[in-house]
Amino acid sequence: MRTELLFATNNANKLREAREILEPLGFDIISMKEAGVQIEPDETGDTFVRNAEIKACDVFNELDIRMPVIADDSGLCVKALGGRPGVYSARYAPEGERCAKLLEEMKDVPKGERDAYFECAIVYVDKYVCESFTGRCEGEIGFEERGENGFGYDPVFVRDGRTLAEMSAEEKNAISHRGAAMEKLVAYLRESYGV
Ligand code: ITT
Repeated sequence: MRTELLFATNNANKLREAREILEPLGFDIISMKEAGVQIEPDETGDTFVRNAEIKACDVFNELDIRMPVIADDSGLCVKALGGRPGVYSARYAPEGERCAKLLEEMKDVPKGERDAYFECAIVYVDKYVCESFTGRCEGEIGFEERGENGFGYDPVFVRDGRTLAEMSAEEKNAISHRGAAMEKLVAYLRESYGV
């Protein structure tokens, strides 16, 4: 038996990755468009978990027919920048300009001091239930954009010598913050509901 989850995101790349990760495990991921929901929740929280809660709850409350909802809030935290852009990763610069702006800001930071990590909070909401799961992916910021895959900051995020944008979808999902958080979500759903 398959389990349906509505993914409260307006980011097509997150939707694709959620499907890659969760569909082989027996979950069908419904998009907001498919559910007929069209909202842009106000991400007023100052943590990834809080913003994911806001997105999941806002969308859950819009549904005519109830179904479990998940939301993802994620971002890149750079040590040399005191953790920025963090929860503001989507607002740091327009899509397509984020990597260049980050490389410019990091241009004087030497190799060895460019540690960074991606963080992802997944929140699961159903009637009477709100649970959060987090995952992290450690790496460093490169000196140039490399690779064509992935999205967002993937072309400048280096892990074991390659950027996430140089990895296949399977390779990225196996080590990513999103993959790690979703693995915990799946363990929870299996344990609590036997799905
Ligand atoms: P929704 O809120 O609709 O889900 P969003 O893109 O606005 O979509 P966030 O507020 O969580 O999502 O912003 C996260 C940003 O962090 C995202 O737009 C990317 O720029 C970046 N990001 C998150 N996960 C990433 C990943 O796996 N690879 C590269 N960049 C990522």
